[in-house]
Amino acid sequence: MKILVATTNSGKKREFQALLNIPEVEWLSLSDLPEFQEVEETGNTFAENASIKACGYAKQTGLWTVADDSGLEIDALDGAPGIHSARFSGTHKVHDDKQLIDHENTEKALALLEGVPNEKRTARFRCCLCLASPDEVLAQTDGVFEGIISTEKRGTNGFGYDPILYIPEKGKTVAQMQSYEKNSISHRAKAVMKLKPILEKMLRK
Ligand code: ITT
Repeated sequence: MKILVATTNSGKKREFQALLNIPEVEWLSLSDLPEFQEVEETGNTFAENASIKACGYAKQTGLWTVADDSGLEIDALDGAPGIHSARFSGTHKVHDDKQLIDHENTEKALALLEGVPNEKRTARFRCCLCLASPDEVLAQTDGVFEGIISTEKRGTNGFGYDPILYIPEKGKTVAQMQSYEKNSISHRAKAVMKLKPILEKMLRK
């Protein structure tokens, strides 16, 4: 069966490729489509936006579709940037293969937290996934990845805000992790690991 992973973000796409291995599924991405109309995120929560994207692309293509809405929640900023993570510093950041790290957004977050002590720099990545058919939402899952905001960018792996989320138990930022390491503990990995058995059960019915 063909299932679409509907993201324009190359960083997410790479992680899904590593995480979503189900023998009976051929995963397609938006770049495999001859054309598509980008679905606008008009929701107020990660879960709503994941569902809007999954349902919108499933209707457009006629394919079962998985969409991811995710972002960084910083407690000292009352949960910001949250659902606005991709456009925190202005225009919507597009993560293509040439520029995966969000320099402007990470710098804005670091500047807003200047002088804030470590114990008040708690933050997390949150990921909500939605699987939809052209007619309905089939499943929704989520995952979080807790850390603290570092005082400077460290590391060059990953994408988005990875250089500023420091994971105390690992002694490094997410951007200092190898992809297999991030993919074993991240918010996205947790959400995918919850979705996988649900999807496998549906496929075997
Ligand atoms: P799609 O909607 O096409 O999937 P997008 O990048 O616009 O791509 P979102 O609206 O979900 O996706 O925005 C998520 C933003 O949150 C993303 O642009 C990053 O800045 C950040 N983000 C999400 N997951 C992340 C991760 O694993 N590491 C670092 N930053 C992440």
